[in-house]
Amino acid sequence: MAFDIEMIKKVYENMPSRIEAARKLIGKPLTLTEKILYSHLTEGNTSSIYERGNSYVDFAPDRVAMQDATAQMALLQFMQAGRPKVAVPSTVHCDHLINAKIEAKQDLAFANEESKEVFDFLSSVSNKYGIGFWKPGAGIIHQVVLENYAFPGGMMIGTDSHTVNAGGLGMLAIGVGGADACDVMAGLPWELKFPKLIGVKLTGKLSGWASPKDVILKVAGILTVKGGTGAIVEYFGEGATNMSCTGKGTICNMGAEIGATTSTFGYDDSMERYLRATGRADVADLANGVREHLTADAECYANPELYFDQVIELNLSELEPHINGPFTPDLATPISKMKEVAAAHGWPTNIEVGLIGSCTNSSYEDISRAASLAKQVADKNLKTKAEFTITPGSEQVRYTIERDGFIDTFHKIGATVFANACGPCIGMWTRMGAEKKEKNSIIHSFNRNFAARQDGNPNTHAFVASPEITTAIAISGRLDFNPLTDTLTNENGEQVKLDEPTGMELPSKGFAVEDAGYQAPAADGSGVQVNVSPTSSRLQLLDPFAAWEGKDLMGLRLLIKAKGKCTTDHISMAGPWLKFRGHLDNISNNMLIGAINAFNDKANSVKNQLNGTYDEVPKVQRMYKAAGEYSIVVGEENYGEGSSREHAAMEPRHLGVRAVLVKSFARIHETNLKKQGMLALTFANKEDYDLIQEDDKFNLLGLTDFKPGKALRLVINHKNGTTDTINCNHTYNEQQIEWFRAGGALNIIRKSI
Ligand code: MIC
Ligand code: SF4
Repeated sequence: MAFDIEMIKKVYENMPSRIEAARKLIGKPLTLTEKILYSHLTEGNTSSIYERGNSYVDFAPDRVAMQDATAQMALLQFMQAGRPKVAVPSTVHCDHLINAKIEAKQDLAFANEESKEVFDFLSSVSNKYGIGFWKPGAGIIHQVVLENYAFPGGMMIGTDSHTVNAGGLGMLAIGVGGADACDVMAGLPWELKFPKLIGVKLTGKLSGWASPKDVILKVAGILTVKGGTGAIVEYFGEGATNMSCTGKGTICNMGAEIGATTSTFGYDDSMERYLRATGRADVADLANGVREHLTADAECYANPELYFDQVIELNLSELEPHINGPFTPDLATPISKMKEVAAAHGWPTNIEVGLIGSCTNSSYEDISRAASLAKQVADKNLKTKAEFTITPGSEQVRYTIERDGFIDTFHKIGATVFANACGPCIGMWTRMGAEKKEKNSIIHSFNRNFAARQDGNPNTHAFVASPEITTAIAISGRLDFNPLTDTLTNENGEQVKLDEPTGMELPSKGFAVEDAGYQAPAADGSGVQVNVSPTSSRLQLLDPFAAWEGKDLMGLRLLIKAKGKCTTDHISMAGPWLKFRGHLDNISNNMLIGAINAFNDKANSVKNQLNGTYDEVPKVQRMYKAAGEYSIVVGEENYGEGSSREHAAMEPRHLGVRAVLVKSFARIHETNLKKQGMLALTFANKEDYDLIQEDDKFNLLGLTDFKPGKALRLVINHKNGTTDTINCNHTYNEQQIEWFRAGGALNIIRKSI
């Protein structure tokens, strides 16, 4: 039986009438996205029509998921909320803190030792507050959610940007910061600006080398890392129904890379097959009972231009495999063009490592197709040129692919199987020699490839592709190898061509697993003790942030004017820093160390205005703090792109940065800043970015009359005595202004108990 089946029943019971109420009021057919949104309003049946891209709306998500790296902060906040139990079904997944070094068993044993304190903390907090706990080794959050919890038409939030993966099962699943998760677990509404809608019509059918991953690699190339901001992407058409459910998951997963709020697909047979194969026939039966509500009204897909804000059409029969990167997931190159493009850019074409797996591409279908290529290595007397690694998405997938002989096939090409965890995807990878910082290329089937993300080496050119292309390229050892047309020289000196990959959507013998790694919470957790040692370097109880002092902010220092891409990986790096995700003061030592200072083009080197010397960003900020001074951070476009980690907002808050002023924000990061009581501002005129000089001091005015829609003013005092005054826009609503005044949203929940 599925988890939380009573909750799912209730959602489906409410759905028809809520959708009907919305349809009546709006007076036109509804997309799937609107149906799910309108059936999850806190108010129940809708009383108003919400304006896309404008109205802030209160939602009641059905469930919450958290991964270990973000759960620590989410749960430290939840502990302060004073609630005895979570208000909605919630889960914690231990997946980010497992380093990939030797192979699964040894690496897992090492992680269990190294992070014991954190895992014990998460396990006891889960036990106490009624949260399902997935132990280290159970799998990656999004794969485990897809296999166990996602359901068509549901709405969930998760403290990880790739929560969106559950769109593969027709959910609206949205990545948030821990403070948002804390609200929902405390029974409060969850606020989101009503999104815009992008419709992607898929015609035709995938075949040969093309896979679902290529759909999203192509869409990322069209929309870029910013193109989905503020929008939900709804896929439809025969191309969608022709595709596996897990393939849909891959597409939705990487929707995070175009900044989309989430992505989804209407309920179809592939989803039903997946639900039944993963032991959830009960959910499939319930979903079948409300089938027409789990997809858009037919008119929307017949004339999408009338119902979506933007429509993209892709013919899957013509889709070519793509390779995206390096350094950004939206730089899309069709495989037939890679030779030219790589040469033109001088990208190293020797591929050193191919990595498959991760939350993006770990399905049975993915692995079986990749294995069909690995098998050809022996059959055609080839030799695999690059190193090859696999990180299975869950123990259930790992167990099943081992049973079916795929792991064996991969071992035969020299592959290393890492633990069912994020591993190399999040920089938890001890890659031999990476410390030499040599220029090199790797290819993987993950979703992100920002500089230094996988192995800490900023000169590693990481390319993103499907598992089958990753495998073929790893076999050839060359980035510019096109398996569709090129041949390889085998050990006998003959020219051989790889056959097209083949695979199976679902295991013919069914999924199997011995120990999935789940721990149910205590029925009554009131007696469970949660201990945090005051001397721990890994965990630290939170102290409330101070409330706003009630006046304008005068004399702020410039901490850094960041140049170019500034993702959450630049603001709060992962990899070795993941260890400190439960300890705000310690992790603050990584604040903005990856951001490039616009004045000297260097990372982690900013001028200390107090003494004129250059020093590391966190050090300089700590000096300002010690001197009782505050500062601001300036940045460019899509600031805070990437992950949901709220540390990127809490660290500056903790160290005394008051405002972040940029050309534009990524959604989750902007909300995270607001939640923590920071000022997230944008230049009213983007060119004003150029006015900011290294020795500037600032006065931020208008805070005593801080209102929705009203710009704040920033007086920039230059060193030569001149000043500029500019307008700073913001998107705060009344409620969010309250968060600012209180010094953070949590201070308000705390007050209300
Ligand atoms: C990521 O893929 O960057 C992460 C690590 O999963 C993050 C969450 C985190 O920083 O802990 C995400 O995508 O939200
Ligand atoms: Fe883990 Fe990578 Fe997926 Fe993030 S994107 S959840 S780090 S596997």
